[in-house]
Amino acid sequence: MADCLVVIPTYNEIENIESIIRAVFTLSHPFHILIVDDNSPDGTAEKVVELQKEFRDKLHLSVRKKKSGLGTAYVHGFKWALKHQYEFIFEMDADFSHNPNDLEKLYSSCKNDSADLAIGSRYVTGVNVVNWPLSRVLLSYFASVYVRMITGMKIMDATAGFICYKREVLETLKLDRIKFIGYAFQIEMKYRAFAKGFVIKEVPVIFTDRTKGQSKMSGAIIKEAVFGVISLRFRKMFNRL
Ligand SMILES: Nc1nc2c(ncn2[C@@H]2O[C@H](COP(=O)(O)OP(=O)(O)OP(=O)(O)O)[C@@H](O)[C@H]2O)c(=O)[nH]1
Ligand SMILES: [Mg+2]
Repeated sequence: MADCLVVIPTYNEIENIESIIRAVFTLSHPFHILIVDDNSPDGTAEKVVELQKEFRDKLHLSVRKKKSGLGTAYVHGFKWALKHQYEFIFEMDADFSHNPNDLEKLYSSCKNDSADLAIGSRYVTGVNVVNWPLSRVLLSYFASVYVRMITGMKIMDATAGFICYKREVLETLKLDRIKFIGYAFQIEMKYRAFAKGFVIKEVPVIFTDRTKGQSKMSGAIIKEAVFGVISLRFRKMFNRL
């Protein structure tokens, strides 16, 4: 029985889906994958169904009716992972911004180095971001500075979406209470884990901008993060996390 499940949310990732799946399955550790697709009009899910014939029992697919945001896609994937008894559950994007080869480093941090939650972090050893415009790097970097100031969490990359969770973390966090969908979702998960006293470690990774497919980043996602962090701080103060 495999112990690791990589949850990959997708919306219109037809240009990346096959190669990202193949990249994960070439790793030496036997990772399983769950794709959570929001009924992508470009046929992403159909491609996964086709690949399931080749990767029976280790490639899973859950299709939701409509585009409902990254946060809810992950919550959906986490519940599926818990139900199917995986011990280590990963978050990873489909667009190769996260290098699948780093999955093993994150796994090792949780398995051998006492982390409950391991973050693939862009900012522990300088700024390890390739091909992002400066404006995007600054936004992301200062988002983490802002999160550190407001929450007191000592995490260099608070919006990172490349994560390994031990099962126990996802069992403990009340997944139905997760509110946010974009960057704020990533912050919220880390903050809830921090509030529960879980050990969080950052593992340096290099993040590369997508070369194929379209970004789903938007102004609404940034706004949600700016106000969301303040609301999280208040909720923690009143013990509502
Ligand atoms: N299921 C689902 N997946 C989504 C949704 N929005 C984004 N995704 C996926 O989540 C991952 C991250 O989305 P991106 O568009 O790369 O967002 P980002 O990484 O913040 O932005 P870029 O750096 O510009 O790529 C990708 O695998 C997307 O396909 C959504 O509403 N539903
Ligand atoms: Mg991306």
